[in-house]
This record gives sequence, C-alpha cells and structure tokens, in this order.
Amino acid sequence: MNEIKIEHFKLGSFATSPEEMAMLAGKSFPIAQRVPGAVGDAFDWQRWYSAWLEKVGGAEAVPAPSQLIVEAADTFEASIPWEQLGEAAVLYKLDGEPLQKTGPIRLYVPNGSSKCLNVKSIVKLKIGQNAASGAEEATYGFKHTFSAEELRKNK
Ligand SMILES: Nc1nc2c(c(=O)[nH]1)N[C@H]1C(S)=C(S)[C@@H](COP(=O)(O)O)O[C@H]1N2
Ligand SMILES: [Mo]
Repeated sequence: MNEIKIEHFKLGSFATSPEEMAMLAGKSFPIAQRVPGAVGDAFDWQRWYSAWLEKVGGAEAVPAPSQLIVEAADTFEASIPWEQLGEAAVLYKLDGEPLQKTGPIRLYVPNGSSKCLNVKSIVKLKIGQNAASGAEEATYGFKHTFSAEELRKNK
C-alpha cells in the first residue's frame, strides 16, 4: 500500500503516491547531500509543494501555509512550522526501489529543531494554516488522543 493522503487547508483532500510526488518535484538527489549518513534518494519538499500547488490549485490565490503535520502508519506524528521546512526533503527510494521499512515516504528536516521530526512511514500530509500567529514550535510523538469527531468516525 503506497497511497499517501494529502489534506490542504484551502484546496481539500487528495491522494497521491511516492512516484507521483517525485515526478512533480522533478528532480531527485541522494539524501546524504542534506543529511550526512542518511541513505536513499529524495526530492525537495518545497519544489514538490510549488509544483503541486500549481497543478491542483491553478490560478487560485492560496495563502502560504504555516505548518505541516505528517502522520505515520505507526501513529507517530509531527507538526512542523513551515519555516523549518526550507531544506526539507522527502525520501522515497532506496537502491532504486520503493522504500520498504520506512515507506511509503520519509521526511527529513535538516534545519528542524529536532531529529525526531524525520518521520518515517508517512501516510498523511496535512498542510495547514493556523490563524494564530506568533512563535510556533514543532511537536512530535505518538498520537494518543482522539477528538470526538474521530471517535464517531472510527467507532
Ligand atoms: N513513523 C515513525 N517515525 C519516526 C519515529 C517513530 O517512532 N515512528 N521516531 C522518530 C524519532 S523520535 C527519531 S529520533 C528518528 C530516528 O531516526 P533513525 O531511526 O533514522 O535514527 O525517527 C523519527 N521518526
Ligand atoms: Mo527522537
């Protein structure tokens, strides 16, 4: 299963795949270029986002996001302020093959506030815009609380 869900605060919900994302980003590189010691091929997060925005948003005026929330298959998740994503890259291949252990994709945040933000096995990308301005901090951990709405949906 290599489907990745995308939820965008303005444009709605979408489904994609590692291959489709890489194609949109247009260019890949060894992740070691940005994260010494890491292995595999990655594409640039911001390049992907710009290309994706153009494709699905077209001429719509879309404000800049304020954070990215990534959700993993093991319920690990991270919320990352957009300004920490300048050098962020998405790992999608290892030895020329789709990722097995850490797939479908893994995010690396070289200039992020913590290594713990390098979330593996990402199944959902939530691109958000938080109206509240001010210093936002990255958070991460295993999801352990559920909203009332989620409880209704998953009952
Ligand atoms: N899906 C998922 N991603 C994850 C984690 C996790 O438990 N699940 N742990 C995080 C933490 S706390 C760290 S420090 C790094 C560890 O990355 P490494 O295994 O490449 O050293 O992965 C991060 N990504
Ligand atoms: Mo960590």
